[in-house]
Amino acid sequence: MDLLEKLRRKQARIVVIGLGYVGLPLAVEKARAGFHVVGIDSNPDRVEMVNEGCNYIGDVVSEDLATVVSDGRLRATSSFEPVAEADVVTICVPTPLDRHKQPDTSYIERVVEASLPHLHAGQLVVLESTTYPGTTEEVIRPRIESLGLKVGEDIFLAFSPERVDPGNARYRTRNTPKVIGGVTPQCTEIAKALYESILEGDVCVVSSPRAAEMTKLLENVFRIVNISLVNELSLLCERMGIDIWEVIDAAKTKPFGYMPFYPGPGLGGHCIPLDPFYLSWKAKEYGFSTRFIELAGQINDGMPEHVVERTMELLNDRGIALRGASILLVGVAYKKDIDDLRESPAVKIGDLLLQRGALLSYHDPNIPGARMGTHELRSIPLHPDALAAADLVLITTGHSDVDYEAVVRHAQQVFDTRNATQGIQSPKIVRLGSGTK
Ligand code: SAJ
Repeated sequence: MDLLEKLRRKQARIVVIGLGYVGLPLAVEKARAGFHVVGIDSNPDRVEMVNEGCNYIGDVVSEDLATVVSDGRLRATSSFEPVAEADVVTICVPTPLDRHKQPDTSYIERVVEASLPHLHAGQLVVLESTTYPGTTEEVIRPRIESLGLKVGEDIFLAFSPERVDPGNARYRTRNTPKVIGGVTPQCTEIAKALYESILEGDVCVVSSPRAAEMTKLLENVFRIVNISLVNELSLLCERMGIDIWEVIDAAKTKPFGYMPFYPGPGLGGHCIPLDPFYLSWKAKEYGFSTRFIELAGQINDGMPEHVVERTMELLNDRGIALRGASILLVGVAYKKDIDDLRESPAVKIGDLLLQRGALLSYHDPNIPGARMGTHELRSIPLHPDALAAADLVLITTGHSDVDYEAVVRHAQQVFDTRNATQGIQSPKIVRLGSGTK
């Protein structure tokens, strides 16, 4: 039976390399669709947890994972040998930046190299990791063809960007439309058959892997630029004595031609602050400067410093020096209602405050422990006495399950960088992007 038929009959054997916030949901969806799935991950703890049916990714329904594992449709390993029996190999590994803000495709290269001894004719390889246009054809294709396999004839290769929005209860892997770009029309057709057999959402075909890689970067550049825009306007509003949150809520009433973004203490996560720099890096190869991306990065990177400076001003207005002041951070995850600290602006703010001699504590219901600078901190309960003891309460992430009425009631002063106290009237509250001048 050929690959297309195996996919249509859901009899294909699938390998998912990388069992993180993209790979594990995808592996579970493929197993739920009826495929036999093997997940490959270098982290032995993840391998063990999957094989025990224990979930560690918030966006995965734990029961779904447990079921497909107990039914024998999903198992995990650190070995690449299962690639030999696979009909489909999906790569979902990290694409970080190195310390020079240069793309680091070493994860992709490493897993492709480890797969090579097991790859053979008749297979489909799909890259899902967000990366610069050209990665699939410049990094993966040559390695596969070094085996003597012709892409588009012996073996098939495509790019299909992940669109996971961690914590989004409405759009999950299963019902989010998927973009696919194959190296050849045959590659595209086979990749399309794969995703149509596992996802409820639409499958959108583009003409090449580069178009699909660029599609994903457009989506994330769109976000970083618009978030930086509203961050910049929040700084202006502070000077002009205008409330940016009121202005955004008013702008939102426009039913067309506008989409709300909100100011914050900076930009966190492992995608939006990083992915756009994959494009700006590649653009230099074409003598092109992606000025919006660079400017957006500068503005967003400056937000933690701004929050610390405003904190110092607020304390100063009360005759309190930052050095020795007790500051309680409320919410440290990189965005609301998740448990992920990666690139979190709250961690950067905490580090800056500690460097300036503040006595720092934090509360985050989702994050029991956090390293800030050289300090290992533990989340403290949000008791009234802890709130009252803080010279200033700084809301850096607006988790839903925090009682902000109680925070305001017991705090001496609240600096709210997320408008989490929206609707609460109190002279104690100062909001980012809301000036008093
Ligand atoms: N943020 C703001 N203001 C906003 C929106 C976000 O300050 O108006 C901040 C968040 O607090 C967070 C950062 O930006 O620190 C990134 O937020 P995000 O909402 O973009 O969330 P991510 O990075 O977890 O997931 C995003 C996906 N988010 C959405 O589509 C809403 C999506 O862009 C990508 O599918 C995903 O990154 C990815 O993996 O690329």
